[in-house]
Amino acid sequence: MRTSLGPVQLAASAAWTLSGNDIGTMITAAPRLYPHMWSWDTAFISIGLAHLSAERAAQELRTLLSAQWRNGMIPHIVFSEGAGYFPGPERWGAAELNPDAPNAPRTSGICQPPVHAIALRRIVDIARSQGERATAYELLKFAWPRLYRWHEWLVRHRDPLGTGMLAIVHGWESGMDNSPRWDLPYAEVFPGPDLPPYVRLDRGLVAHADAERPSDTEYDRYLWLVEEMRKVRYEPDAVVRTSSFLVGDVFVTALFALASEVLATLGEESEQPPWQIRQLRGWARRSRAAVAASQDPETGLARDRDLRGDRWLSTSTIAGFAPLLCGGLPVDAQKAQLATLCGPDWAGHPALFAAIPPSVSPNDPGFRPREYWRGPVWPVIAWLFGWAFEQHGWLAESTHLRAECLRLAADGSFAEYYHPLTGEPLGSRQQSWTATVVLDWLHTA
Ligand code: 2M8
Repeated sequence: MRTSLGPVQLAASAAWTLSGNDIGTMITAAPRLYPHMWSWDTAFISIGLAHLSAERAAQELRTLLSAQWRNGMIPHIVFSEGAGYFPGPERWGAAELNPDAPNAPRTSGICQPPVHAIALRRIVDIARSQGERATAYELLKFAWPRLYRWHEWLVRHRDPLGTGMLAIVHGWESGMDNSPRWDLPYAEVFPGPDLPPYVRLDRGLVAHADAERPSDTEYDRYLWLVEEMRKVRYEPDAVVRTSSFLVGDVFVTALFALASEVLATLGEESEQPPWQIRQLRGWARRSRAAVAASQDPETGLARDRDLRGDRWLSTSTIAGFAPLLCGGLPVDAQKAQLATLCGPDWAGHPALFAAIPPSVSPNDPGFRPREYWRGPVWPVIAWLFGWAFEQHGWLAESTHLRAECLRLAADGSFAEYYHPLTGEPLGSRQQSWTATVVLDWLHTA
């Protein structure tokens, strides 16, 4: 029998989870599997934290931003002093190889989706609503210029075609590690004989690693890409030139467009330089157009672009709905996408435990309901869509999505992801970002 906590218990349990993951210097992504700070996890973590303490949320975002590379990149992992994750700081060797990487704290050498401006917006609003105007003001003053530099880094180094479609050099940069989106490009990544040996730690930390974590073949490719980057000392343009994996990521691009608009508006509110605000709006426009231009005329879904293979990647996944995040499609096309997302192939599939879009459609032949990014539901992805729906004024859809997510999360496991057909918690438990989006939903319900 599945437990179902009421809102008060669920909120208390989420807060308890976060305090359990608070190691003093940071809130880790999860207790055992992810004992460090992940870039986009921390954005979501700080949103939920703001409901408990705006100052604590601001501190968490500041910790992440303090590890920003001197060139502007926000690294995908900021390592705690603790061990227990592979690849750890020694394997990345970022600070040893690149003078832009901080020596302390140590970091990885790649990035993750740019959702931080969205988090800043949310924290500032929550802080203001709690009368914490000084906290909001100080955080904006600290974070805005740093986030501007982060967006500028992405435009400067990750838009190789100059179209606004941002490229990633590793599946980990998408946050959707082994999504079927990356199967074709990864098939062209050939680990060399000089791939140094390694021991995975993740497999011992989840109950059914074979079903729920990426395979060893996939890990060889992941580690090989790190080797390639080490060879060019993480110099961003050299990485883009040499990486065997280079893909225009439509979901990252949509988040960038959305976050750039949000950052521009925050800039207006806090009297940031008008030319930077104009630039942000221009970047948003260009990336929005790139997302719209990727639409598959047959399915209506947005597509990634394999820049090494010079081909569209038409795998149907949740990322295909990227235009619903950032806008940019003609009204009819947008309505059609929303109807598809809410319809029987996706969130409205009759066999789902809750009406939440899974990472891959249950009607897709590649649907694997337990496998990492190949079918399960990720609450944070639902949060992003719900938040964007609210911004677009689609209130009925966002309210419904929130209610369904709370029903799924009422078991109190705060799982990393969930089986879409049974609601079974999968992967890590007490995952911080799940607890924090639940807190945000509870406070807006
Ligand atoms: C997962 O990614 C890490 C590598 O970065 C891993 O599998 O070891 C992804 O779900 C990613 O999106 C997430 O940020 C990270 C920590 O929660 O775990």
